[in-house]
Amino acid sequence: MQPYNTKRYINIFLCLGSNIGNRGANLRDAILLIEKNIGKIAKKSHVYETQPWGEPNQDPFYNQVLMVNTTLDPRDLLDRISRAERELGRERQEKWGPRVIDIDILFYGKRIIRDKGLEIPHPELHKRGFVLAPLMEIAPEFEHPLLHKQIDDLYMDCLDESLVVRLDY
Ligand code: PH2
Ligand code: MG
Ligand code: MG
Repeated sequence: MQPYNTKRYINIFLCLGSNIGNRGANLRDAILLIEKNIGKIAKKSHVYETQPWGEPNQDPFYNQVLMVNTTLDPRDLLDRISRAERELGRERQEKWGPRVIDIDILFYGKRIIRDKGLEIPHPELHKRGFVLAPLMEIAPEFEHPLLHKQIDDLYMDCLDESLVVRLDY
């Protein structure tokens, strides 16, 4: 006999980004789709306005980090994220280029995944102030499973000097 619920819940961290259109509305719409299709939002950072990283010739982003409780395995998670991005009008996939919405997986619990098209932890998160500042707000003591450092230490060590400003929502 099965217990009534055998599903395993995992805490994942997602970074939302937008620099086209109504950035605040795009993040809010993404959150609604995540709640509907991915899992319960356990923690949510403030929204930050951030200077573009990697490719400077584009408009500033809004970024926000979420901790989400999910039962999806990593592949299903990525499929649902891609579907949500398309539903919100994401078109181009230009590296580091402008986008209506970007939903990146930062961590999937402590799992380490290095597949084609799916790398968790996100390989560049420790180099990015626009990720570490909001992540720092909701999970300063979370330990990076590959670098073996807490988020607050990664934040202190990060050399990224691009502007990251916390907004009032
Ligand atoms: N996303 C990128 C490239 N550069 N810069 C900021 N500030 N925020 C982002 O979300 C971002 C970026 C590629 O996904
Ligand atoms: Mg990205
Ligand atoms: Mg992405």
